Amino acid sequence: MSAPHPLRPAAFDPQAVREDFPILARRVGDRPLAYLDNAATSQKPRVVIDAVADYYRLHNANVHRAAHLLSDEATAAFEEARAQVARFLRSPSVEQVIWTRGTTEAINLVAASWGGAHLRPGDRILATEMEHHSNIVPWQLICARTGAELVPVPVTERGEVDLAAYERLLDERVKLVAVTQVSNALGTVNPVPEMARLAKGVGALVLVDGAQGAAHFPVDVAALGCDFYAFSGHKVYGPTGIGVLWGKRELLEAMPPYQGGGEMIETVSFAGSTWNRLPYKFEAGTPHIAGAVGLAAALRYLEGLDREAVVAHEADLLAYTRERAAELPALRPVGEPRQAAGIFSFLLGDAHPADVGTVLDQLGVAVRAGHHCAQPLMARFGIPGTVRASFALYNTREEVDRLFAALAKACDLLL
Ligand code: C6P
Repeated sequence: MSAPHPLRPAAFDPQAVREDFPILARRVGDRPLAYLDNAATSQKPRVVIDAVADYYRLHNANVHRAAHLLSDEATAAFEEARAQVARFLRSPSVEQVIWTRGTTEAINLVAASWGGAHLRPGDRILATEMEHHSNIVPWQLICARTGAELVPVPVTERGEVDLAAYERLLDERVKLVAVTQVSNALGTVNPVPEMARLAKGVGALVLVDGAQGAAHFPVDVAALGCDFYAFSGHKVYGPTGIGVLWGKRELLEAMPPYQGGGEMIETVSFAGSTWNRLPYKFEAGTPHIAGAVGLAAALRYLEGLDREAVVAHEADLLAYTRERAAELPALRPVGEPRQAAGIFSFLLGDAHPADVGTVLDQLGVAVRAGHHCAQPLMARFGIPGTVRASFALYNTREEVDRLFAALAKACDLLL
């Protein structure tokens, strides 16, 4: 085994936080679970599980509607959760936080509402080649409706955005740049503030897909320079089915509703309807109240940790993984981004990624294998998919060692 990496932080004890996550005590067959599939979804601390259970056990009612105590309590918890998200994003106001089902719905909302109202034939949307399908397909749908064009921004062999090519593509036809803060397939941390500054130079808006970024870094929407920011609760230790769209107030004010129904209206008659104020204009129907409450608990949990130490710990895990990978000749990393967070993607000889994933699973090591909903990126590298190990704050170097012990076994079996 290699010597301890110099980045190894002292201030954060992942072993202690593991106690907060009951599922990590599970076994897979006769082996302990090494959960390295956090980019797909992270595990939930007890405070989140309890917050959701307590909500249903003690406070469940519909929000903003009824004149009774439980509804008041549910409404207060729901709106306090929104305020918690606003603090998490450093949003200047709470009304700019819109509940969605997740990142996917948040991006679809912007594409359908803003895109439907503003895009014209000849307009362009830029999206990097490393985007998740959620930040590609909604733009394709709205381009098909409006006659606008979706143009890919190339990615280099390292798995980084080709900034020179990006600058060449930026002209007055570009109305919006869609970029992921962190690539879910390669872990690349994109230079979002710089990309946003360049986009502003041609008057384009910037939508940041924070699905992976929010899980690894403290977020500051103003520092990122974005107009829209989307993230999912389930990747930041919160529940599934809840997520957020943050947007600049003047943009959200000017955008038409995304869906119609209860809550999003001010008045309704058959002659026509008027819309509720922000954020409710975009929140048709009964929301995922328990999800919002659970997400707020997750964000409070994160706030209670030394975030800088967590970032350093995750950087240490990645550095250690790369160090161990260099010792395994059959392993080929896919992309070698200079700025990366929490994700290591690779191939093992000519073994199919799915076969590697199956062998690892049999040894209790959970990873994802496949295209990671990033088929254009896989096509860019000329591969069908990768094996992806992705880390969260509760992972340990010992789990990385288990990954490499399992990979050695996979080499024996598959190569
Ligand atoms: N990536 C992964 O294994 P939803 O499904 O709406 O919560 O998130 C979609 C999404 C959007 N952007 C990025 C960068 C993402 O990573 C994801 C989800 C998971 O990589 C599931 S495909």
